Amino acid sequence: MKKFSVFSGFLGSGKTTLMMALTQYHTARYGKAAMISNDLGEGVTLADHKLAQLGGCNTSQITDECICFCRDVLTERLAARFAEGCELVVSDIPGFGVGAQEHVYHGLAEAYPGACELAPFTVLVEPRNLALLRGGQAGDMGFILDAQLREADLIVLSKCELLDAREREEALSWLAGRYPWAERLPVSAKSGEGLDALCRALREGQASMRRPEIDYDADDLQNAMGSLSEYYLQYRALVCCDDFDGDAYLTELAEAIRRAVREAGGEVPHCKLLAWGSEGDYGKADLLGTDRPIELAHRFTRPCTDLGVLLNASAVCPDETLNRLVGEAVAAVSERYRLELTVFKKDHFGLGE
Ligand SMILES: Nc1nc2c(ncn2[C@@H]2O[C@H](COP(=O)(O)OP(=O)(O)OP(=O)(O)O)[C@@H](O)[C@H]2O)c(=O)[nH]1
Ligand SMILES: [Mg+2]
Repeated sequence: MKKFSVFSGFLGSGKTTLMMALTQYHTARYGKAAMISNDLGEGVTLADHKLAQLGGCNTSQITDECICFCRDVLTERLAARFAEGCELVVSDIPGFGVGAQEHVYHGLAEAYPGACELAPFTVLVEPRNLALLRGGQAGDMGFILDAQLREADLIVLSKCELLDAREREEALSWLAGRYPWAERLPVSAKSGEGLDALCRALREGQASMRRPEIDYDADDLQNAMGSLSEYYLQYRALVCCDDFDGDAYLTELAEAIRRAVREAGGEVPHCKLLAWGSEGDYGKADLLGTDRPIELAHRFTRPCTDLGVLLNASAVCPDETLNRLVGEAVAAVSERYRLELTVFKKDHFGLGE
C-alpha cells in the first residue's frame, strides 16, 4: 500500500497536530507512515517541521512553494518515503490554500500515474470557524473556509473534544446538509478520539477526483489572500540566568505580538512560536486570533540556558508593518528576559504583492 492524502484546512485548524498524531498512531497500529509540512517561506526551517521532529515523527518539509506548484519535488519525496516502507504519507498545504484537489490530485494522476494511491482529500474545520461560517460571520475568511470544504472528500471536524454531544451532532448535520458528498469524521488530536476511524478512512477510501468549481478570481478570495502577510524568523537565544522560564517567554512574546497587531488594526489567524533547548526539551505557544487566549500547546519540562526559536506568523496586516511589529516585540520581550539573540534566517512577504 502506498497511500497519499493532502490535509487542507484553515490556518490553525489543527493540520500539523493531527498529522503528527495520525502518523504516530498509524505507525504503531497499521504500518509506517510519514508527514510532510508545506509552507511558503524561502530557505527557512518551518516551525511545523521542527515541531514534528521534536515530537518524534517521521517528517520532512517542502518550503518556498505550495505543493500545488512543485509536483516533481512532491513526487520525489513520496517515492523516497514509499521506498523506505511507508504505507501512508500525508502532507498539508498552506492554511489559506485552496485548489489542491485540482493541482495536486489531478496533477499527480495525470503527470505521475502510479506514483501513489490517492486517499480521500481531507479538509479540517475547527469548531470555532465552523460556527462563524454557519452564522455568516466569517467575513472574507468565509470564502476560503467554504471553498476548502467544497473540495473535501473527507471533512474532519477537528478539536472535537471541545464540543459536547449536542453541539457535535449539530455541527455534523450542518456539514452533511451543506457538503453532502463528503464523509464526515469528528477527530481530536488532543484526546486521540477518531484517530482510528481516520486511519481506516484513509487506508480503505479512495479519492473522489471531483472537480469542484472554485472561482479563483472572486473578489472575496482576492480580498482575503491580498490582505495576508507571512513572516518567518529563526534565531538563537542565549539565556543569562538559570531560572529562565521558556513557556513564560513564549507566552509573553505571543501576547506582545497580539497587542501590537491589534493596535495596528490587524488580525493574526495564526502565529506559532516554537523554542527548544538542549536534549530535545521544547515549548510551543500559538496565537490563534487577537480575540482568543494564547494556547500553550507544549511546555518545557525544565529551565534551559540556550534556545533555538522559530516564529512563523500569518497575519492580516501589511507586510512591512508586520515585519516592524514582530521585530519590535521580539526585541522588547527578549530584552526583558535578558536574552542575547542571534538571528539566523528571516523571510517575510505579503501574499497580495
Ligand atoms: N483543543 C484542541 N486543540 C488542538 C487540537 N489539535 C490542535 N490543537 C491546537 O490548535 C492550534 C493550531 O494547531 P496546528 O496543528 O498548528 O494548526 P495548523 O492547521 O497546522 O495551522 P497552520 O500551520 O497555521 O495552517 C495549536 O495550539 C494546537 O495545539 C485538538 O484536537 N484539540
Ligand atoms: Mg501547520
